[in-house]
Amino acid sequence: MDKSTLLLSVDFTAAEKLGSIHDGLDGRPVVDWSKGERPDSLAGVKYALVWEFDNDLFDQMPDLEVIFSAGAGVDKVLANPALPKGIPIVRFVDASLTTRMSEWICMQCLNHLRQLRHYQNAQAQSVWDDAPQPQASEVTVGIMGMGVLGQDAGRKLKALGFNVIGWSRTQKNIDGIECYDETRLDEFLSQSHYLVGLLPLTEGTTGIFNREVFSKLARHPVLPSPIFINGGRGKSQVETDIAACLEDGTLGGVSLDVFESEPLSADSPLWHFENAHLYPHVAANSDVIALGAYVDAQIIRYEAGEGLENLVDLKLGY
Ligand code: NDP
Ligand code: OXD
Repeated sequence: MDKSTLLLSVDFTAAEKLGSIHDGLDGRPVVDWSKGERPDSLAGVKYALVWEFDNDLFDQMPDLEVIFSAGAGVDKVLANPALPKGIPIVRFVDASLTTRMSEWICMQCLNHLRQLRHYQNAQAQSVWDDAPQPQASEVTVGIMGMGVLGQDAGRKLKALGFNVIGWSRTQKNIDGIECYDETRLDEFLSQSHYLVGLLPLTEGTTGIFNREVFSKLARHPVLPSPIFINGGRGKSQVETDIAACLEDGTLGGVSLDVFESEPLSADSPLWHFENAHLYPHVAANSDVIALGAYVDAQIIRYEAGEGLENLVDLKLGY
């Protein structure tokens, strides 16, 4: 049986370094809107894979049944005023992305634990200079957002020896990780030496990483200032507070992959803090071949009447 057509509205220019979406789509026909393909009609096209899209795109898709997001986060798709109402949205959940994010989170926790910047600076100055390094087991990493990414990062941090706790809207029960629901934020913060953000961007999480939260974090006897690591979304953090907290020692260091406005402006003071590790939103890029295979598999499931996985809750916004 011929496969149904997928409309693509994603600029893969940066992501296609390692392969093409077509390698994952297994022969599924595509209308590549981002590359300027404009058939006479989009009638009959039931599926769209999008990240950014034009105002009038969906007006031309009378038979649209499912929208796939090219990323795990759907804030950008949901915020687009041209998004049609009531169409199910499937977000991208895949081991390729989850693994990358966990690698980045583990790397950042280890960078701070093992004082990477201190030793880089010492090397740059040809100085033999010891710095205190507690064991991972003495450090509690508190993860805000215990979904797909938070849970995987939590398990991997545990395997590295960190003590891990988690906070999320609803209560979770995870072996070896003490979990707190949204009503117990202060209790959670007061135990966290390192705070990891893996939250989606919604009304409830906008600006959540602010001075008030940072000032409630636990202080380790050897590494006294807490660390903030954000791989979720930049608009969840208040960057003026982060800079001020790095300045006055409320925070001892940060690792940020996401920013209130991207790309981060060259004027941002964040660039200049010695213990700020900044990345251009690359912690867990979507692997285009895996994305194609995922969308193809979801469409096959859907057409077989098996239902879609990883549907976005349109009321909660993630
Ligand atoms: P999930 O939807 O699986 O998990 C989201 C978690 O956040 C859930 O535990 C949820 O709670 C919790 N949460 C949501 N809102 C609140 C709230 N108001 N208060 C407390 N907890 C809340 O998402 P993923 O783990 O797959 O992804 C998380 C985010 O990571 C994405 O939304 C995206 O923004 C970001 N991301 C960043 C990437 C990067 O490269 N930097 C790459 C991929 C994703 P509950 O479990 O109770 O619903
Ligand atoms: C995503 C991202 O949401 O890359 O997948 O930010």
